[in-house]
Amino acid sequence: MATRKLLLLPGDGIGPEAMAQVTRLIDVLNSDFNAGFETQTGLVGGSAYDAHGQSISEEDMKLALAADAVLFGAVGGPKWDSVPYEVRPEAGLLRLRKDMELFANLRPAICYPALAASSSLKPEVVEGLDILIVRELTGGVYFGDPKEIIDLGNGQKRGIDTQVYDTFEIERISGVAFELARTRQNKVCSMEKHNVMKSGVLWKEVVSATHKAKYSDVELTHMLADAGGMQLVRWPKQFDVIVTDNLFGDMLSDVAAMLTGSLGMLPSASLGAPDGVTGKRKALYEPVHGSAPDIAGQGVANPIAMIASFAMCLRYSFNMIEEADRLEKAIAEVLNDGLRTKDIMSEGMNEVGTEAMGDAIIAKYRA
Ligand code: GGG
Repeated sequence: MATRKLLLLPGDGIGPEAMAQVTRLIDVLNSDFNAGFETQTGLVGGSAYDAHGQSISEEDMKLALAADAVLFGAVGGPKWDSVPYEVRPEAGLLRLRKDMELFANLRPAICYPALAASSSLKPEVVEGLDILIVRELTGGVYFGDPKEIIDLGNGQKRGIDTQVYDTFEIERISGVAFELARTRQNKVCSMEKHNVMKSGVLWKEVVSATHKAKYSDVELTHMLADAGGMQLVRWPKQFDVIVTDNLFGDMLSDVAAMLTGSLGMLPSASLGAPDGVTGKRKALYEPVHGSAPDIAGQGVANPIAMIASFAMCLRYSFNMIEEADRLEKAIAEVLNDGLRTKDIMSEGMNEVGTEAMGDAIIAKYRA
């Protein structure tokens, strides 16, 4: 059995509590299925800053680049609000994304049947919901130059962020979206704001050209990102795959998370391009949620997004499709049994903490 190298970066706040459930699952996969996972653990975000003044060390960056996959928890918190911008907790995550060239962020928003009835939306709006947001992750306003605050000298300052997209970046992310759509309902909706942004004009043009050149069998629609947010809440089942830029993708997937019941339900995979020789991709898997400092350390965080991110890791990095399906089924079954963490609790259900939810999912997985 080949060794599968994983780097675990639990991070801050609820990150370590959620990651602990995945660590237990990795042990189960190794003992019950001889999966051959070998793990190393590093520091990222505020915890890395506290240890050595950087949001990720050079050593841990090297481990990330050498690993078959990185499992990431969450970063950030008010404790680090006043640290210099360059070493703020989020900078560690952005560096990982940039240096590993993880340009494609897949964020599936699936409403598990057991949660549809307790949704804040009408059950018919979310029942059977299964959409995939494909967010461009290494470009746009997150990374564009200039990015600065300048002193105008008259008691005024100017904050500048720059949205930049080149043709190749839009081509490659839309290619990922079209390819994935072919394995689903064969529909892509591209979202930008071409009515006010030049990068939006180019985005729409390049997505259309990529579609025409290689993917004309896939149904393509375009929507302004603000209208897209509204449509996601009004009738989300009209969407299959949504492809959008870095910032809109971040915002739209938080909206989509609420369709699934909670931000604690949304996993994600961040993938690079396949290596020309081995076909392997660099990859990082993380829950969409942040570090939730308000509930950190209380044992009440929902570990499902982290566990479902590990299922995506099994699927995309190790082609362990059966195991990934089995883990996702275990999550659905535990929810069917009425187990709920605080964030998804509803009347008549059984409220459990992080570890008990992890126990239940592991038990179902092994059954
Ligand atoms: N697990 C997600 C997380 O910790 N997010 C914090 C963060 O840095 N967010 C910025 C972003 O994802 O764009």
